[in-house]
Amino acid sequence: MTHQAADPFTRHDWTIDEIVAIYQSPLLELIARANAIHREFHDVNDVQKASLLSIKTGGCPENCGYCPQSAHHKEVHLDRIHMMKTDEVLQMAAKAKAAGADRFCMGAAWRSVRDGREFDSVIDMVRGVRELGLEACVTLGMLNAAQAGRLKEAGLTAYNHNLDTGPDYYDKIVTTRTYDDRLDTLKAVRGAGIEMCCGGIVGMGESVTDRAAMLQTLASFNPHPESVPINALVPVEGTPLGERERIDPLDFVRMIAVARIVLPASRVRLSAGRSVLNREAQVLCMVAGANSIFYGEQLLTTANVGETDDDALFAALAAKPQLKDLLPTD
Ligand code: SAM
Ligand code: DTB
Ligand code: SF4
Repeated sequence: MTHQAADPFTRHDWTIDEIVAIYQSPLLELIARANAIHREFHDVNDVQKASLLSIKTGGCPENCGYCPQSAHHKEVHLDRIHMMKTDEVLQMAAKAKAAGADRFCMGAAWRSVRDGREFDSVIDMVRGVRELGLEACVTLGMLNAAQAGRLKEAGLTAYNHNLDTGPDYYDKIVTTRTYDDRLDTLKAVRGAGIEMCCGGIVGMGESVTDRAAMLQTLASFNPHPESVPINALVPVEGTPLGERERIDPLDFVRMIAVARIVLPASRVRLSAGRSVLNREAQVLCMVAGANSIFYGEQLLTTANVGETDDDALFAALAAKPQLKDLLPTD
């Protein structure tokens, strides 16, 4: 059903100006165009639930301005958690599967992967998650080719490593690494034959041009990243971006729609920031092309939408009117 990346509709040569023009087109036209592409490339009823777990929390040497896990942001209230035990992680994965998740994503607050006991246990976790019949994704910071090879061998489905924003805005957000460092890790991931999960964040003070530049970079990958998380900044007290206002939900919808248009076959994930969207705004994001959410009370360190609310959302998406609903209620 899903088209392959070699499809002639799938372009790798978008210009930033073209993407900005799409972003700024009238909202209803933008959503209609994105929805047409979404229907062409995907089953619109297929919205994947992915579950997230932080397997090592806090104390990260990088200085990403949005991230509560950076050791540079001393005012953040966060309980640091050392590496979780493999058994515990696999129990959480089994629970996520029982609750209806198809994919299990594990994050470690590392600048880069170091060979040794902790990486060995990540390998075991990946193997265990795959044995449960779930897709497995990890995000561990920078990675070399040999480490990517070991993850692939363990059965890893995808590696998450976000570009976060456009290249020109990047050093306003992080200075402990460069855009090129990100691209090198992504190359190692691709080189090992692991799917790429790569997206970014909106609402960090970036311009529309920066958003477009990020999407242009994502679309320049050949093939396109299979998975593209679009996060809205969750401002966390004590981080440099902790006082930022939340993005207008309709700008979030625009970003998702443009991502869908320039990355037609990718799974676009409505990621962080969903908890402040009402049900209708979330459905609008799905109409505009989002076809995955993170399911579970917690993202990595911040609150997500509660499972009861998400169950109600999925019930509303799935429900066909029942005979009893067609009869008057008194
Ligand atoms: N250390 C790894 C790395 O940098 O790739 C992985 C963990 S990191 C928490 C994964 C992604 O979460 C980041 O790249 C960023 O896009 C997203 N993220 C982190 N904090 C966020 C926040 N406060 N709001 C929205 N997204 C956030
Ligand atoms: C991604 O792009 N978003 C997820 C996942 N990849 C790892 C993480 C969101 C983190 C939000 C902030 C937190 O909970 O710490
Ligand atoms: Fe560390 Fe990743 Fe957070 Fe940056 S985003 S501070 S690299 S955990």
